[in-house]
Amino acid sequence: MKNIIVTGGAGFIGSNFVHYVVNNHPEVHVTVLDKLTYAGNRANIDSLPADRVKLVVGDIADAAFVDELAKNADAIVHYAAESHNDNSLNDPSPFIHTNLIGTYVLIEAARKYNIRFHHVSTDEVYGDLPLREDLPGHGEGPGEKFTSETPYNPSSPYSSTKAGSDLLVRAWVRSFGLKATISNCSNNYGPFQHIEKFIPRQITNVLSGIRPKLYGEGKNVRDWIHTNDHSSAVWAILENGRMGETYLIGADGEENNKAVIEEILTLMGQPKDAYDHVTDRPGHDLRYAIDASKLRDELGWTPKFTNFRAGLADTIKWYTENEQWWKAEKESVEAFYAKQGQ
Ligand code: NAD
Ligand code: TDX
Repeated sequence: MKNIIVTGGAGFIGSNFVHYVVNNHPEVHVTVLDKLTYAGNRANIDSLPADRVKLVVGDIADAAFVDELAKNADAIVHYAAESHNDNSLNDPSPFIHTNLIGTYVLIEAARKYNIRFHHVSTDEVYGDLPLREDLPGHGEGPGEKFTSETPYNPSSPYSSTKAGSDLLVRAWVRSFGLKATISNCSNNYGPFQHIEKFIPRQITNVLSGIRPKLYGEGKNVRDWIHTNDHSSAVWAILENGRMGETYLIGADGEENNKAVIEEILTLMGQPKDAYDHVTDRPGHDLRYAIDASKLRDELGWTPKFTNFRAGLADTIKWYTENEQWWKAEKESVEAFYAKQGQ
């Protein structure tokens, strides 16, 4: 693979993947296809050499535009999406456009030019799990984490459109022989994550003199993975994944939201109870947890950034040192949340 298109490569996880490719695979040229929505930022990839990375601004749902780009590509790695649950509850329409129509347009182009396609998805397509304490095997028994066999059961407009996009890819593999793989990853954290999301929102709250905001009681569990480990997993699948397969990506990082907020406050030198409980998210998924043994056993992948506390400290350092990256948006993001009591 010499020429790859990375859709959504100016967003959080996509841009971290582009950095990963530039740093680890000198033979590869990346074309970033990104609409630069509120979540996309050319600054995320600005520091990368122009002979390795080219940004093309456009919409993945624009078939003529995608067709033109796809002609010269060896692979498409598809990250572009509307990605925030809270936004999808406020206005689902861009989620339908990008996540469903956009994915459809891309797989049609991949089919036409017989291009290798990798679809980046989320563990949220599986719905949620009971808390560990309510399970007979305390989260380690059979069926107590998500696997690629878990039935789809999405909860929000966001996760249902991601689920729909996964199903489109599966159908194109079966009906048209599309050379595709799918990955469903757990919650990512790290640099360049938009400040609407849980961890950067709380870090930038503390940096702005605002108290962190916890939805409900904060019992909800997320399975955190550093975005660099997500990148290495996607690369492993792109190179060695079996066509038509779904691989779950996770690094055994389960934490409840209350514990994460307390850890952020402690690392930032604040009392660990200096946060507010705010209105819960409607339909809020309780627990996500990934069984990544298929990826580990079949492709030999292992995560490197497994110390969550150290990863969180690095992330706090990044937001502290890159205030100019997020400062201008802070007020409008908080105004959006304030309107819904969050
Ligand atoms: P993000 O919101 O930070 O970035 C999305 C990017 O897609 C932005 O650069 C945006 O400009 C671009 N984009 C949106 N609509 C577009 C369109 N119509 N055409 C072209 N570009 C468009 O998202 P993220 O958190 O980096 O997530 C990236 C992918 O990873 C998504 O597919 C998401 O579902 C998946 N994922 C995210 C997580 C997570 O924890 N954030 C976990 C698992 C999977
Ligand atoms: O201010 C907050 N307070 C709070 O308690 C925010 C923004 C969130 N939360 C809670 C809600 C969730 O339980 O924190 C948890 C994480 O919230 P988000 O960052 O919004 O992530 P989540 O809804 O879990 O979805 C994320 O992981 C899966 C990504 O946004 C998705 O794109 C990905 O598919």
